Amino acid sequence: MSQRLRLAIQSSGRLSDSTSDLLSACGIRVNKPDRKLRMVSDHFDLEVLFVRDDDIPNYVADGVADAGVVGENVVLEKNRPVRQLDRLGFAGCRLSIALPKADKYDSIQDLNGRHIATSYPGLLGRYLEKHGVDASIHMISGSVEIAPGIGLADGICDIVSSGSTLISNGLKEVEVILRSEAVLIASESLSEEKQDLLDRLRFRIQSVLTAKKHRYILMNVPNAAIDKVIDILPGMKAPTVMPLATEGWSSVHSVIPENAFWDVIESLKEAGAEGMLVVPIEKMVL
Ligand code: PRT
Ligand code: ZN
Repeated sequence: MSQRLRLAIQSSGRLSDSTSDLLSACGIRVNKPDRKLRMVSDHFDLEVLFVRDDDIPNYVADGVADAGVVGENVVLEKNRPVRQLDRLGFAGCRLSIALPKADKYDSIQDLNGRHIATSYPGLLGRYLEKHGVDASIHMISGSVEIAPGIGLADGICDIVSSGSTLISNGLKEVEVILRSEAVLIASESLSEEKQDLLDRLRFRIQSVLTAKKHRYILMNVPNAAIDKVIDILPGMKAPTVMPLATEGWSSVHSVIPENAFWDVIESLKEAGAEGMLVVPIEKMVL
């Protein structure tokens, strides 16, 4: 019987929908069966384990799962021997230290002698040590942001995304320890067969992520302006140029990085391009 790759993903929480969406874009449908912790994929030799995110690095390090999708913050906090492979472009957040708004803060040395509440004692401890700060760490597992308000700590170290939780608790972000997002991790030793499956999965993931970062652009260009337009386009290779039914005009097609989008559009317009269409790309294989 052929082996299946065992992938651990979050059962329910901030990572679960985006993880299922990514897998589904890779041709792997993931529907968590009611009350079951495991499902076998029909379209890929894959078995999915639905677990709590905190357990994912442990499962992968202990060989219960071959790979997993989890926040980089959790991987680094658990500090288990796993391979961190790809950043997946969702669940972006930071792990930050925050203090009451009114507190004076000029440099990290202002944390000396403070009590900081966190669910990330490992990452916080290493960060403070690296900066030669002597502060005490108070480990709590939930509602960290209320700790200063109830007199449990002077400050906190927690995940921040929009920042509104900090603001509503009268706190300000003073240090960013880590910028995190969901990552793919894998066991350090996999059989050749499982490594092949993992490589195939990563290839699909890369095609989906690369596609998300690009747009397909089509436009009409007067023939006299084609050279100028081609110079502007930061495409993968030479763009496609096809004659239009209207004499003296061509249709130009290319792929552009999403982050260059507005600058490129403005320059193309100035160069004489008209009727621009910009469409998302579903998969991109380079
Ligand atoms: O039940 P399980 O243990 O599986 O899940 P969990 O409750 O431990 O984790 P979950 O689902 O809340 O988060 C999973 C992962 O999502 C985290 O490990 C991060 O990598 C990532 N992530 C992204 C976040 C946030 N954004 C986030 N905003 N994790 C938590 N938060 C919390 C944060 O703890 C704080 O309470 O949201 C609040 C801050 O949000 P803002 O927007 O107000 O700043
Ligand atoms: Zn968790």
